[in-house]
Amino acid sequence: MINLRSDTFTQPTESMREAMAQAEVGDDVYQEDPTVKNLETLAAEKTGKEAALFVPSGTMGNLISVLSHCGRGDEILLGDKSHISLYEVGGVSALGGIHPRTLPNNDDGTISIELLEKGIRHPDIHSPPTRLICLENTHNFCQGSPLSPDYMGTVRDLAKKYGLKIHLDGARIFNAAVALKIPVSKLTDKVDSVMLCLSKGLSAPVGSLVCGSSEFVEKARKARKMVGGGMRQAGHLAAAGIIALNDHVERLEKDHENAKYLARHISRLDGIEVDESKIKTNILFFKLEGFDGNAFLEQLEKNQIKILITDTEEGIFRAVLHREVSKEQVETVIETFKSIWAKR
Ligand code: TLP
Repeated sequence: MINLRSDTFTQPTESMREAMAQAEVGDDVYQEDPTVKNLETLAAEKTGKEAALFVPSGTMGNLISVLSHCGRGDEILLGDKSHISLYEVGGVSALGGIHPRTLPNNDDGTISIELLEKGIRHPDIHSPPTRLICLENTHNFCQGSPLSPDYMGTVRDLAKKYGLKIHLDGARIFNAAVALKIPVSKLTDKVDSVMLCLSKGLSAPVGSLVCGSSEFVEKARKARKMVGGGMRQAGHLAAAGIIALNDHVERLEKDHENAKYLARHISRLDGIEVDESKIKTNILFFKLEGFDGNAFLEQLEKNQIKILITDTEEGIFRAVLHREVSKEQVETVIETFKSIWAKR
């Protein structure tokens, strides 16, 4: 099976399985797990932050970050195509009583600085106070676009001017750093907190980290406990995360090349709309015209290929490239698309 539904499908490598089995562990709620501590130190170093906290998922990482920056009745500004807005069950409002104010994302994942500035509330009896801006890098539902350090710096200057904090959903922040050919710290130094995922292109089975100041991480630790994310011998999981951060970042470039290659070839087929020049990382969205989306999925599955339909009415699909899809398999996908087209 060639699984293009998400990079979350990556399985742990042999060396991860080995390290997980051998990991030295303790009770992490008591902060006595040495392997978790090592992972947290490594993540803090890489992102240039004082501290980091291991969490079970990206969704929990984003939630507890927002809970740590805001109180009930506060407002956050975020993109209308952001994962926090679309895919996290409205957790910030349901569990935090925090008001999400969405602003339109541009195609490249940015939010216009002008709109952000207009979105910041001025003190008024009627308004919730704006506390936080949330950015996403890479921006999943904007073709996996990386946000540049320049753009992030401009948002940081705006946030400073109004005394706001910035949280970054950096589920795929290493994809952004690799695509932009810069150290990840050049992106994370623009924000107060960042959530990064180990369980996507980096291939660890489970886990994310939130990184920020020591004060922020202490608040996040408490929030993690509150939502049930305090883990015990979590070092078994953290051991895979250490390998993910040390050994799996550079190879993300291959996934980006494969995504561009796939986009280039399928864009030549009549009725598939995808712009290769917009593909900068491992995610590509394409639109299908004149072909029933579900019939297309069925044909692919018959050929052992799985892909995600994200909008049935509009016929929009997402393919995500990752460690378990080789260049040869990308060729197979292209040939399969061609043969489905030939029979249309
Ligand atoms: N994204 C998943 C799905 O939920 C859509 C995927 O397959 O891409 N932020 C971003 C930008 C994400 O893409 C995701 C997961 C998360 C946060 C949440 O991470 P998890 O799944 O660990 O809760």
